[in-house]
Amino acid sequence: DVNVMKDVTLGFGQALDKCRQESDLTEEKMEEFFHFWRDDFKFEHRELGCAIQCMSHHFNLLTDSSRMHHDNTEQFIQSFPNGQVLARQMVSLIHACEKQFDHEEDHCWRILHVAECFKHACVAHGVAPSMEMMMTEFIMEAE
Ligand code: BOM
Repeated sequence: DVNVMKDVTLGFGQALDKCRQESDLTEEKMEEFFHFWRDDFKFEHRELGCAIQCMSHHFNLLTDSSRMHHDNTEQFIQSFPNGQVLARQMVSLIHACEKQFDHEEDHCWRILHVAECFKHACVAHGVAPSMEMMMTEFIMEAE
């Protein structure tokens, strides 16, 4: 559900700082990772795709060809409270998106398109967290 997605996003977002430099993702292009869920968030910067690649790699979620590693991704999601309720569904949503953009040879662009597709799929399936929820949790964690 949406609470699980909130926790997974914040967990995944922990790797943003480590990945900013190597991906050139400035704060102007993305301030915090949870902005991903804003209604008006634009998937236009290749750097974001590079950052998501780096973040995924950090958690060991990618194969050698920079595709999702299914087992590791399922385990990663299951490591969050109630993660087991979403893990399989997330993996299959991401995989369906990967198949749509498999022709894109540039990893950063492909991952950016997969991420946007994944966000829309989460919204369509009612598992996308709201921005209020993300902001509240983010502020609580910072305190
Ligand atoms: O083909 C490469 C696969 C890359 C996966 C891209 C999915 C992207 C998501 C960005 C948002 C993440 C929020 C939570 C993490 C779920 C694992």
